[in-house]
Amino acid sequence: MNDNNRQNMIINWYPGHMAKTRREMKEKMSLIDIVYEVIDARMPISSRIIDLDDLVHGKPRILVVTKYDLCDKIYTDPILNSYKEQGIKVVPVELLTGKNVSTIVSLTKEVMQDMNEKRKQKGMKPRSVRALIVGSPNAGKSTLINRLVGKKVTQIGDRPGVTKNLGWIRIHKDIELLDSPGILWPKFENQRQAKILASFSAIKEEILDTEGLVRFILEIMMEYYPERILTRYGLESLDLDDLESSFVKIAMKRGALGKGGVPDYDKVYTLILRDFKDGMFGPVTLDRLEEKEV
Ligand SMILES: Nc1nc2c(ncn2[C@@H]2O[C@H](COP(=O)(O)OP(=O)(O)OP(=O)(O)O)[C@@H](O)[C@H]2O)c(=O)[nH]1
Ligand SMILES: [Mg+2]
Repeated sequence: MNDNNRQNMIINWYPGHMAKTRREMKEKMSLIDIVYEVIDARMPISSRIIDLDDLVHGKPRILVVTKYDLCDKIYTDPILNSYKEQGIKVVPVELLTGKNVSTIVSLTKEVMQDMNEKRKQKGMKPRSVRALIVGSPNAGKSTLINRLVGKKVTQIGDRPGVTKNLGWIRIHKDIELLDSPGILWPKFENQRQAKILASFSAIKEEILDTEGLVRFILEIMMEYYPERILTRYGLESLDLDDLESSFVKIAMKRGALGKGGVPDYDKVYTLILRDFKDGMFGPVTLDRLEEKEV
């Protein structure tokens, strides 16, 4: 237990493969006709790649919002509406059922028709459209591809870094798509954003301080959804400056005990993290529209 951890946890994660992915994306960018920017509906601000404009500037873009089934629409929708007001094409999808995935294909075909119209004017033959998928780790890029193709063509998993390389996949008779590993950027200026990404498994668990992450999750959940935390753990209140006493109560209630029946903090942290990742607190969104400028 370290009471200073809440202030101390600093996250930085920019492994070499992300820099390599960015380099390869830049090299291939001239081949690309449309970009699918994939974000997680539970963090529609925090999961956007901050410098994506520099990477893909000028290309037509669709903002694909995955895990819409898991988000709190009351807070996610206003953020998505603000993107639409900026002229961005936004497509929320539920990838476990495939809901709304066909909209991506229709929007892509529109771009393809424009492209082939221009090619025709230049006396060139029509061709397939080439899309690049890009997004933070674990956003659901590979799941989206499998949905678009209608079968498992690429590996998925609920952890960051599942996709290792860039690779072309034909997702439709007229659409070729370049799958890519999740990327972030060299330094998190905004640690709150980093912690939100970490809460939803976009950052490699091994580099995280579990206690610090649990403290952050409790802190932000008490800010946005206090009643859900209190109800789940049968607490009347939760003092963020004295989390230890709440950890003890949770340990007793849930049997997270070590030898001699003493509270086992590691078990409590694991339990809270698992509850959060399993969606036991209901639909959550950890970004708010007014924080956009932060
Ligand atoms: N409930 C729900 N789960 C989803 C949705 N989309 C993706 N997932 C889950 O999210 C996890 C991550 O999906 P992946 O497709 O592997 O993510 P990725 O973006 O390819 O990840 P990396 O390759 O690691 O960057 C998997 O456990 C998926 O089942 C969705 O719309 N709803
Ligand atoms: Mg992947």
